[in-house]
Amino acid sequence: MSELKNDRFLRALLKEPVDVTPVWMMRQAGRYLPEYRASRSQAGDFMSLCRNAEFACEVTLQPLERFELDAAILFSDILTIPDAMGLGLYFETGEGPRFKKIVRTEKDVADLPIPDVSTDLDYVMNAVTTIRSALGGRVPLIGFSGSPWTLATYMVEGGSSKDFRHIKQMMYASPEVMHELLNKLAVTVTAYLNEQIRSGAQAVQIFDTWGGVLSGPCYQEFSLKYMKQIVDGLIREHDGRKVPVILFTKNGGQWLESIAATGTDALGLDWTTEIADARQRVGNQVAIQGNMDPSVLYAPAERIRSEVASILEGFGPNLGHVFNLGHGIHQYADPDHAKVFVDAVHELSAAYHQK
Ligand code: 1CP
Repeated sequence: MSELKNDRFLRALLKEPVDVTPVWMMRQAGRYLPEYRASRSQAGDFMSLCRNAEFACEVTLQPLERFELDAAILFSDILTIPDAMGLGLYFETGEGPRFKKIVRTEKDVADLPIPDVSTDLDYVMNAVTTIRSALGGRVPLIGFSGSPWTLATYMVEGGSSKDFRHIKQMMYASPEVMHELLNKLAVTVTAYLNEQIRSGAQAVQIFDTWGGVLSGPCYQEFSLKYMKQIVDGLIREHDGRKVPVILFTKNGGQWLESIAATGTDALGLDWTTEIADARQRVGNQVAIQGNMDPSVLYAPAERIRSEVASILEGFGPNLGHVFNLGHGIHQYADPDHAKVFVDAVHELSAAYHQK
């Protein structure tokens, strides 16, 4: 087991004392960084970056070279799972993800194979191992997956969607088919995250980007239930250390109590819920990760710093805060502003922690 030089991210997730509030940014490796765009064009395209462990490692480390981040996140994508289920993922330039095959009928769902994560997704595990060794204990490595519901939206719609027409039709008209698909995904995601943990991921996050398009009862039945199934099946301790899990439902602010009740270690908060309210509602049951609006990074340094200050004040002198943006950093964000953000978190949070 390699010793971690900076473990404040893991400590905060477990509500242990820290010197300053840890910070990382969702989508911290990506298109807003010129060095990322250079690596991508060298690799050819996005999936070639993901499939090549050296490239995946290079772009994972890029934001850590620029900013004092307290965690690294595996460079990959949530859509590796549908790809491994045989749907044929590809990216149309400027258009987002697409699939050669889509899943619409009972037969489509029944025919869907459960991938063997250690062979079909071996390139992800190789990336995890390579990144862990390159990090050399500098900061912990986060593994991740999409939630079953969020993955299903891409598989049923055939890509990104605005109205979720086909998946909502499946959900309301053929709920048993919907459940069969979600169950297959939950089984796969559990195995996938556990394999990432065995390969070296030190915390895991489940991205439920589209849970917030559901009604309350449908969120419970079609999204949260399957995330809980995953939480129940995860390896929670590896290599002598706890492996915390974070559930992030974008636009899930109205369901924080039920998310906290799944047994997750932390919940990810977008910017539409005030962190002081969130903290009051869940108490110290779970840690909270978030929640600055990524668009604040378009503003000048002083505005970024005042927003960081107000979120720190909202959370107060409590244990269990990991600072983050409320969603992924925008493609058009200025990297220098991201640096202002990260530095402000460390500088301004010291006052909230005991020496
Ligand atoms: O053009 C490019 O270079 C591709 C852009 C890109 C990147 C940088 C995609 C395509 N995926 C990624 C990496 C990625 N995706 C990471 C690792 C990088 C990091 O965080 O530093 C992670 C964690 C994701 C997760 C992801 N992919 C989510 C969940 C998080 C979120 O932002 O809500 C989702 C919904 C996806 C699907 C996806 N992949 C790529 C795009 C452009 C999208 C979004 C499509 C849509 O809006 O529906």
